[in-house]
Amino acid sequence: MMLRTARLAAAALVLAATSAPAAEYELGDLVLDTPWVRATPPAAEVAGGYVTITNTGEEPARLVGGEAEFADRVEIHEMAMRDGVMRMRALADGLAIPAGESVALEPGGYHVMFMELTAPLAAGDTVRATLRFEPAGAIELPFAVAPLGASRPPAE
Ligand SMILES: [Cu+2]
Repeated sequence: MMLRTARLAAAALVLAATSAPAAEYELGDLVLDTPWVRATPPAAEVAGGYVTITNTGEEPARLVGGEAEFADRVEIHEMAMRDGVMRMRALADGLAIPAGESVALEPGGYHVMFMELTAPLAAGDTVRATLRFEPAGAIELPFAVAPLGASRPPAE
């Protein structure tokens, strides 16, 4: 346990030294790093949200859902190749965040799917959404809006 703590601390130091100050949020043993979403064209009904989740605890955690001010429904999705085609599917049981590990939600992989958008998302804005975890509970996060089709979060 002490070893793992030291490793995480070392990793944090390396990150701090090599990149722009990250937006990090804590919920119990979970650390949520740099939440962001992609901007949407006017008639879009869905938007993808991304964040890296680290479980610094001893117990497994699970991202199970959320709520957003700009969407009627929030699901947790996975992109995966099936029969040679990239498809996404809802993870009905949520996304496991194993103890001591980081899981990245990023374009082409796991993502938060904001559905039935009530307003388009404009690049440069920040929108707020809540992510719900078991057993840690819920946390509201600011999601920076990156340009349409962006593959990485907006620069700070
Ligand atoms: Cu999706």
